[in-house]
Amino acid sequence: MERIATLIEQCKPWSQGVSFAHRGGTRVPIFQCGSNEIGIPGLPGDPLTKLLHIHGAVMLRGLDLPDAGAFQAFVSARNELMLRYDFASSPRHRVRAGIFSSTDYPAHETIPQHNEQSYTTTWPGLVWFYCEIAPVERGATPLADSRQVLHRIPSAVRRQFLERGIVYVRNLGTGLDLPWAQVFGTSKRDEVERYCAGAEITCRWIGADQLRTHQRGLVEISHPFTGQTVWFNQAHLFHVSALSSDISELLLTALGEENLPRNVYFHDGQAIPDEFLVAVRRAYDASKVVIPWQQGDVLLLDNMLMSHGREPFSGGRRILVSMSDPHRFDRNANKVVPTDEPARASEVVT
Ligand SMILES: O=C(O)CCC(=O)C(=O)O
Repeated sequence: MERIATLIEQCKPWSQGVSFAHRGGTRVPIFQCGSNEIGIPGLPGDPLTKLLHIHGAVMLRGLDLPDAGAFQAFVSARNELMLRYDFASSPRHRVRAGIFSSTDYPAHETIPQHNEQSYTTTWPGLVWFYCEIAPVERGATPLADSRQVLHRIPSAVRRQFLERGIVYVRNLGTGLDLPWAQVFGTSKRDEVERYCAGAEITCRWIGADQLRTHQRGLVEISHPFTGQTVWFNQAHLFHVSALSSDISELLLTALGEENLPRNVYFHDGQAIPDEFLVAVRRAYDASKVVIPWQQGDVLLLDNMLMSHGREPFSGGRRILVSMSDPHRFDRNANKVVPTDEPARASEVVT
């Protein structure tokens, strides 16, 4: 592996210095940029891509990016095709082509660590966050290296997940989670069914407007470029234990377990014990580093190597996100591969 000092030296034309934020084995370089003309990651050989493969994330600070339009121009300088947010699990709104708000959850809520769309069959390889308005208090996007998370999960827990596999269950259209039309970006049932068939999702319409989906999940993957194994699933977000006990009791009584907005089981339908998810959440917490946002920051993540979340905040925070470089798990080849599948349609940023 090329020495980090050499890679940083190669970034000198646009960078005026670098520092590192680190905790629990997660180590993120923060570049102070003197120009917007940085060598944005392109081919595996460029220094920033190499740093991304080593650290999983790179913070670019001091760029001259006053607003969403400038951010869009910045990301599209490298890549005109940015992903849409299909088969969403959380509310985001489209700001302009290829640019979305980060998850629109209320300010007092914490968003647990996750790799973007690791609950489904295709996901972005790169996630670009941009700070248009920095929060007044807290509101960072914490980062936890998925390699560190994996090593912190007790081996008995990992083994059970790997040997038994997992299945995600969602009930859309109950009024408690996103409406199915928003999740699939269409109000036509046959288009939803076609999407599901292409994405290994079993779906069933229930009652007037409820859609139940079952989808086999991944547990761990090998990074397609570095070959490193990472923890890559959202069991700890989907499991009923992610809800507060008041809410889960209420929902279980009112709806019954099979109608919960989301849940996850072992692949044979057996329950995953709560303590397994407690161990996973502990692994994320112990690996997590927090970098307070500054206006204009761009945080670039290798979505397989680095998980992200959100702290609660106060003040008028506005963080935007763009996603690119789709990947999928090829079950026949048993590995992660880049993809340009039509189901993960992109939009052109001009
Ligand atoms: O707002 C943020 O910092 C990140 C929110 C988040 O986790 C997401 O949009 O996936």
